Amino acid sequence: MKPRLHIGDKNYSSWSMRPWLTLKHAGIEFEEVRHELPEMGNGPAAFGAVSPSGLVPALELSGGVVIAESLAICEWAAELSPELWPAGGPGAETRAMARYASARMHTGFSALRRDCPMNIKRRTDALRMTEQGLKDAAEVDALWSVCLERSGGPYLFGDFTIADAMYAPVVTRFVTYAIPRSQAAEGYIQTILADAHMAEWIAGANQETRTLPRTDNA
Ligand SMILES: N[C@@H](CCC(=O)N[C@@H](CS)C(=O)NCC(=O)O)C(=O)O
Repeated sequence: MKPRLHIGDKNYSSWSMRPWLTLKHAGIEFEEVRHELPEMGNGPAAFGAVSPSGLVPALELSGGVVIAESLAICEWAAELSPELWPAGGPGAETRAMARYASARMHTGFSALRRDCPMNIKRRTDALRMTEQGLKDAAEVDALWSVCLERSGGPYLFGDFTIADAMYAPVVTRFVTYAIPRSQAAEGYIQTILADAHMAEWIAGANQETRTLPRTDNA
């Protein structure tokens, strides 16, 4: 059986975008099953029928194995396509940095995520952001800038890696909420938006007609 990736609405489900982009970049074939995120955000109760965590994304593999964490799905893809992490130098600093950037995104920046839920189709402004949300955005910008300076770009570590997949939804938040950013961050935003797989996801989001008032009107 082909791996089956359960995802949420492309306009709203930031965690789903990350492994979807990763599998596409790795050229791993998979079946995509799209689910509607609940109106109110039921948290872990939402997708219990397909996901042991009750959340999407969830990847069904053979033997009844279901991986229901975005970063773990990306790591599974990297087992098959090791180039999803950057090549290591003598001290393995670059791979460590890519893992740090990815883990920081997976566990952190909660104020930015709370202030600015992913909503690819929406355009509004950064006035709504809390001080902590703006601090998170500034830390993301600084992290991107360091990585781009070290690698020379155009992706964070030169070629596309899991770290880029982890930050791709944040790129859309910078655009949706007109978050202030450095020149280096702006260049990176344009790189991600021009990525062919990202463009395919965005086209999918643009075709969705459903609305989710908890983020559309917030
Ligand atoms: N830590 C999980 C987070 C997954 C998550 O929060 N998924 C959201 C959709 S983006 C969800 O399923 N929410 C259920 C809801 O909105 O009720 C991961 O990295 O995959």
